[in-house]
Amino acid sequence: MARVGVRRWSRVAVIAGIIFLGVTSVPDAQMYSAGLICPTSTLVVQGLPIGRAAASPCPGQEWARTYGTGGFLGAVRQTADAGYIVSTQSNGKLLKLDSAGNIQWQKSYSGGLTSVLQTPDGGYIVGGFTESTGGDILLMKVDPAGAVQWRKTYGGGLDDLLWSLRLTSDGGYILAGRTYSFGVAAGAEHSVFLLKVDAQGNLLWSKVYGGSWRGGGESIAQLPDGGFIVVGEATLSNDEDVLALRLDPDGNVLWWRVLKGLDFETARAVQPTPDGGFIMVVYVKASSAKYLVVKLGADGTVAWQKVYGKAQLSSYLRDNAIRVTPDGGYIVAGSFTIGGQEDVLLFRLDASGNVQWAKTYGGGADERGRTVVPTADGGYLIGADLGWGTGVWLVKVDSQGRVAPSCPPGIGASLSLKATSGRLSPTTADLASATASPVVADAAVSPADISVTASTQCSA
Ligand SMILES: [Ca+2]
Ligand SMILES: [Ca+2]
Repeated sequence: MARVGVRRWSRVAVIAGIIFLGVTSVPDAQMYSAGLICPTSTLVVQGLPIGRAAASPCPGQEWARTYGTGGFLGAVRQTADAGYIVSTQSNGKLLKLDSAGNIQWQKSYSGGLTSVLQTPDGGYIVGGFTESTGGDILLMKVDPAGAVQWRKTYGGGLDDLLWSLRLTSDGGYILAGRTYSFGVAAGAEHSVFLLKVDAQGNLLWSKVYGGSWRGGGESIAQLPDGGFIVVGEATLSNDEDVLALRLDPDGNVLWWRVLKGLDFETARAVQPTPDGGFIMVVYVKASSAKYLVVKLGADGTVAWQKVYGKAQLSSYLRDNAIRVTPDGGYIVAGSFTIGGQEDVLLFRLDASGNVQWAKTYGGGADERGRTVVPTADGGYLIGADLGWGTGVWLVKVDSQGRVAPSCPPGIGASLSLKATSGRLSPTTADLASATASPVVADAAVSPADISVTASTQCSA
């Protein structure tokens, strides 16, 4: 095991330029001996396997299951034991799953839980918002069994919403979202809201970014210099446009961009790329909605932008809907409307944005992909909604998007997805930042045991 450890950490040095945070090494040998994953060594950075080539297909790990949560998916992440942690956005539930998708524990808390991450102690940090009128951002730390260690709320008199949460290099957390309570100029209905907190949730700083226009943060990532990239929306006139903000470790603006298109565009997910730039996925609400993937350079200039598909694509993209893969390409999740109903869509891009493969997953209901998790075995877990908030649908696929052989034909069907040029262009706007002073309150909650049932469509 010692030699394996040395090899992993030498990989850390080799790829230091793209390592940012949350480095953990998954104990592959233990998991493999337990029959959980394929025999590869994996370095995981914030849940993203980095440091080895894409694995050949690893048979026996694919499955599709529904979970009767009665609420929309908030987030899903892989855990150090090769299982998963799932949160629901609309009714405050956490589900801990094993690698095959079996429920190990489940609890109901309260609030909309939009984000969840495993912490180095094996527990979880959970972010979201209280669902009352004028609600606040909430952050909750639970132990490995889901018991609440602390829970705090942050906000002002109007709605404050959290859409993205990350571990930071100092052991604390960065929270990004939207605030109606605080602003930088009169007339702004809502603005980008960031909170930096320590490991116990104590507020270190809070800032709001915007102008006389409406803004909001949808996704954040910390960068090797300790600073941040934030993307979301900037509504300068009537239609939404894409906002990207590059910040230093204290939240000061280094550069910012508004990218204007012809329709309603909003960035939903961002990740740093190995070349020091950024990749983001943008939802475009046009006569037929589309996906737009935009590659930014380190200074925020557009390196390339591509629209994928002609058929109706859905708007349910969330944080982590695009992820960088170990070979420098990208995996993108979402959904696709055809024949009057929606199916989940997953597509794989090379580093230049060319489609390597695209697949759809679904049945007669509306299945809507929100997020994708690169898994330690080289495959992916797709996080989706099943119907209108009736439940969560998770589909574990291999490195090529393939599913278990027993799956119905509609789960894992190949799709021809054509790329065309995007049409966003930089525009100027006023932007300022200001210190916000949210009220921070301890907000205890007693979790309730629940009995969500899982049902299996197909498995190996
Ligand atoms: Ca509030
Ligand atoms: Ca469907």
